[in-house]
Amino acid sequence: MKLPVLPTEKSFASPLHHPRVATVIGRWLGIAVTICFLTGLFSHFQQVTPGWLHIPSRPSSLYRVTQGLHVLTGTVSVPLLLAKLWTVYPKLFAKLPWPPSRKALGMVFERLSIAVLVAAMALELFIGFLNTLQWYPWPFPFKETHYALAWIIVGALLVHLAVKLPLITANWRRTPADRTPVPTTTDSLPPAITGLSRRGLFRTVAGAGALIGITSVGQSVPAFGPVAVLAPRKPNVGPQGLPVNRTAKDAGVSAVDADWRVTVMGPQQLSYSLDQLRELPQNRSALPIACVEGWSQGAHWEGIRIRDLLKLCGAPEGSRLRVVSMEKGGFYATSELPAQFAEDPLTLLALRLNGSELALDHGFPARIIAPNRPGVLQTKWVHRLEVIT
Ligand SMILES: Nc1nc2c(c(=O)[nH]1)N[C@H]1C(S)=C(S)[C@@H](COP(=O)(O)O)O[C@H]1N2
Ligand SMILES: [Mo]
Repeated sequence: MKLPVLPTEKSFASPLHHPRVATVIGRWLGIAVTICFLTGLFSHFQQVTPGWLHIPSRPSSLYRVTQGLHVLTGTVSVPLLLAKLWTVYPKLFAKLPWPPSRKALGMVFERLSIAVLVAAMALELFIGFLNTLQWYPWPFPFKETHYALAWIIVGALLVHLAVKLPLITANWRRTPADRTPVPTTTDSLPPAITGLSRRGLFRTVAGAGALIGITSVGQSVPAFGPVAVLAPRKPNVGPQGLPVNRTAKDAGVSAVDADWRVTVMGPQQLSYSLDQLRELPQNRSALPIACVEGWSQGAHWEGIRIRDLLKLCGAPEGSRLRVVSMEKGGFYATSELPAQFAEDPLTLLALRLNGSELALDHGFPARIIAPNRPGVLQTKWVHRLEVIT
């Protein structure tokens, strides 16, 4: 019986498995991953703010832009990563030098670092994508895992770039070979599977990335709404023209009765019924809800400025505010407004949305809306505000 012959690196005849191709697609992937990482860091620090960091409350739509970019670059990274892996996979079959030498040891370490990089990136993109669908079929916490994987990717990527630097610099510039269609047959090799030139491949990959980007970005860029067939959310579909991430029913919150009151706990303790809240000076803010999952939508809000409430209860300047929802338990039942957000005149305890009273699913009777913040911190069904000095 004839033993099957294992392929070697040379068995993969397409000249598109070339370091120049890996360099060009790697560059695009590098740009996407860098934007995705930095915007992801910003989102993480919004939710878990280190002591040294001061996040400004303006521009008011900053988080809408950064998180839209985060999900967009993550999504576009999927076809780029697949193309990059296709370009380099014959390397998996490269023979290690035998007998083992220092060089072989180096190659083993390099392959291990690439295995870590590829596994971490594949997992990161996979759980990130499932998160945009609000599907969490795993036992680990999403936010912490997504964040830890990001640092593993950055570390493994730096090792990868350092190892490949000579190859990257040698293939950085365009060459005439990029334009030449690849021959479909050669004398010494089996027929190649493609007649595509490198340039043709670049255009195909860029086209795939652009198509996926354009058909998903409509969840945060209204102009692309009509073609957003890949977007899990349509930003204008929902009660009062705004999507709902977690309904009142899911959060275990039911409509309130006439006894409902909101309490402000500061140097003085205040308590308001809904009618009393309506009699306080009302202000308007045009602010988006920008969900970490990538969808966002602008809206018109009306309610009481948080800074007015802080003054009324005698809170000193620079006070922070803990916001407590009627929702029992759950990650989003409380949030904290740092001083710069609490003081911003756009930050409201909102009672109205897009011209009518808040729908129960949008946080009736009262919710927080603040500029430049992730949706998860825009607490709904507010019940108590606690001043922290
Ligand atoms: N109490 C409470 N507030 C909450 C949530 C929640 O689950 N519970 N979800 C948050 C999330 S993730 C988002 S994106 C926004 C969405 O607000 P909307 O449903 O009014 O659009 O509400 C936030 N406020
Ligand atoms: Mo969200």
